[in-house]
Amino acid sequence: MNDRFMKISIIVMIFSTLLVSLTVQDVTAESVPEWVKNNALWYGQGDISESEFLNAIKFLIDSGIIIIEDSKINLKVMEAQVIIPNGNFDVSGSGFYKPLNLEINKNTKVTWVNDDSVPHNIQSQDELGKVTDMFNSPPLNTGDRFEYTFEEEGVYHYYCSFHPWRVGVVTVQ
Ligand SMILES: [Cu+2]
Repeated sequence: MNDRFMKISIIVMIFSTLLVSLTVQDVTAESVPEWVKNNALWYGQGDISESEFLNAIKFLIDSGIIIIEDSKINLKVMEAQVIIPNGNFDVSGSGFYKPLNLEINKNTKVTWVNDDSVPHNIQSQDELGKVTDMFNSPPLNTGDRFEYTFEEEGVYHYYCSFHPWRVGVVTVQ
């Protein structure tokens, strides 16, 4: 996603939120001109172009109806963790990855944390167990972390090449 598109998405999001809250509370609705509301409706229906819609938003910003504080516009980054628990190395133990199948939404950053007493690594695999180069960590010592952000839906398999009986799954919706 490029920067410009991201900015437009944020503005559209802010604007829709504003409109919804105006509709619900009807507190300061009179400060938003009728033509701006119509523009939003028409944009939603595909009757006007993106630049016409953005001009309406620009008007709201210029006239101080929408106040944007840079520091408050942060895209929410979703995060999740997989713990490599103590005893994970033991083939006869129950030290499965926690969780064994991590379920996340797209654009979630996953961090694997090695809580075991020995090094492990994370190697992505295809459905047949062949190592792929999608996400591959170096050896992780105790306490080390490895991050990867999943951007596409799918079911992703991985394992540890030192302890190949340890396999895990990340399911991205
Ligand atoms: Cu391992």
